[in-house]
Amino acid sequence: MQFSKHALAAVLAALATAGATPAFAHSEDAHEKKAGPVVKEQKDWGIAGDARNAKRTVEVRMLDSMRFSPEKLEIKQGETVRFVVKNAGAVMHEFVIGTKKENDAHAEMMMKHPGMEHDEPYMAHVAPGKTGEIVWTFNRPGNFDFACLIAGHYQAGMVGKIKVAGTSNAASQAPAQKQAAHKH
Ligand SMILES: [Cu+2]
Repeated sequence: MQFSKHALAAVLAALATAGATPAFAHSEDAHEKKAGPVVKEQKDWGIAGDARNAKRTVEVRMLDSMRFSPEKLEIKQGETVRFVVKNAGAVMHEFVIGTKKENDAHAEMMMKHPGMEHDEPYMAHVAPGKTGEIVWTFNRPGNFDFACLIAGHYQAGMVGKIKVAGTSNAASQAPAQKQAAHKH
């Protein structure tokens, strides 16, 4: 009894040390510039936005006919949009923003693992009769999709289009991409 208690304490101490050290090193080295607990990861289709910066609200309805209404959205580069997503159907739906490539891959995974849980700032899962909300900043121009990736829904065509029009001064905000073309 005494031995096992002692052994347990030793194991716990070892675990605490092993667990704490790499995590500390990781946060020091890799995420030094992280501003706060909310991780805003830049995606090809934008970045998580702040509700206070959202000057525009877009309402999207999700229907059991496996369609969104509206199906096409036009957004200007740099715009932060608050999406109010209403599930007007009787089954679960979701609103996921991404590139077609990203959504294709994600949808395939959802077909293999229908019960898979996922949550990212660019998606809202909405139960029948409920309303979900996400805030997203479209800081990159391009043609993107919003889709319901629930198994069968995406395949039935539950997808809409987002066109983000670039602005001339926004182009100068991407110096990293221009450096690649710099020659001596
Ligand atoms: Cu759906």
